[in-house]
Amino acid sequence: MSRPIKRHAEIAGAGFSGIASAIALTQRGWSVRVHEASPQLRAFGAGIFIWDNGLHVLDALGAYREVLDGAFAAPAYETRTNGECTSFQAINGPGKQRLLTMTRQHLHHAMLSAAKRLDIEFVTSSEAIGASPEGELWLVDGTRLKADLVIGADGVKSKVRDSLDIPMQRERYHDGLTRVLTPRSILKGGEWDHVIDFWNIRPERTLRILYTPSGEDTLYMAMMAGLNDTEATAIPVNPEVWAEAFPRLRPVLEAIGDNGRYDVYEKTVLERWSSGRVAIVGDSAHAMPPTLAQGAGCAITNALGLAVAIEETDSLEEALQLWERRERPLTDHTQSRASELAASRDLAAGMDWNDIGLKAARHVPTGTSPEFSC
Ligand code: FAD
Ligand code: 3HM
Repeated sequence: MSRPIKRHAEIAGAGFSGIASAIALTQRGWSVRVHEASPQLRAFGAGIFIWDNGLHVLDALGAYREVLDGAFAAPAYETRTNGECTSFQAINGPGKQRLLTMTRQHLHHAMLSAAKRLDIEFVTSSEAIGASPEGELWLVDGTRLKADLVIGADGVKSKVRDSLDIPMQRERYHDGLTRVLTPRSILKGGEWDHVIDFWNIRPERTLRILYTPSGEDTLYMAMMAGLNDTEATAIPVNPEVWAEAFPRLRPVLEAIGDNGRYDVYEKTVLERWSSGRVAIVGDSAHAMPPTLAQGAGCAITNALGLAVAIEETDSLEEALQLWERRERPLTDHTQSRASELAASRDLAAGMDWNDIGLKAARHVPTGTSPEFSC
């Protein structure tokens, strides 16, 4: 559809969903500006899993090649509970499920590079405090920016979302994770190249370490402990507490030092994903427990899906409805399954490689091609 006037979007948040929205709209002829509250453009956190669906989106956004270069493709995904293997799945080989692991910085950097190739404007130390359905983004310094579309991609604590009158449910769970990065030089090769979900279940305490090589030299560990377990949720991590449950991981546990942060699992569900000219994208719309490792995958899928819906329709209102109708069922499914897993600890019995858990991973997202460009 050809349009005489270039349309403009103001985007709050330069996380994965804000950058993906910016690229997808720019690719479709829009001008965009991205506001990031932090003084620098960087990702918080440790490692991240990106399944096939997210990889397809990264390909469509022009970031896939750079993501591949520096990400890790583990040959297997295992679960070991109290020393017994409860599931073993070969991955990343011919005909196998694809799942890349990497540091968050790596993914963020690759997406930013793709955005910078398109000359997308980023403004740092620019905090959004709200938006109006008529299409204004409000900044903390009092500026009000008019746009054809405002995107709230400002994460789980979204101020853009909270300024709108959208009913929301929020849930927190009894578990959370400390996420850390350590060097891989200590444990490397053979089984130590697998993703291994280690569980230690005892009547008095359940601990879990999702051991994840995330690059040639970097190991990501997501260390799960109950919210009320003050010893195991303490930062800095006490290696003794964890090495008692997972003695083979002692060398990497002792290398953690001060790094790490504990976050409780949480979920937010909005009654609708938009209000007037404002779309809510990513964690601000649908934060989910990380148990299926699909939060960012769904976030960037929906960012791309939004731009495609806009390109396909005549009015923005129609586009936002089409977008939510098309993308939301899969996000809702993934979020509810992730929540069931977070509430149950069923993953200790092994990840189920079925369509219920992997529905999003196996979905070819709107605006992507089933084949990769490289
Ligand atoms: P965010 O990543 O939160 O980015 C929001 C951005 O907005 C930030 O840069 C922030 O600084 C900025 N911002 C915040 N407020 C403002 C404001 N007022 N104005 C301007 N800017 C603002 N997903 C996966 O796909 N795979 C995984 O393996 C995975 N593991 C996870 C593990 C854990 C423990 C957790 C908690 C989540 C995990 N996720 C995973 C989910 C994933 O991290 C999120 O879904 C993803 O980061 C959402 O991206 P986002 O851009 O919507 O939000
Ligand atoms: C990547 C990832 N996968 C699963 C979990 C979980 O079950 O808590 C956490 C993760 O970081």
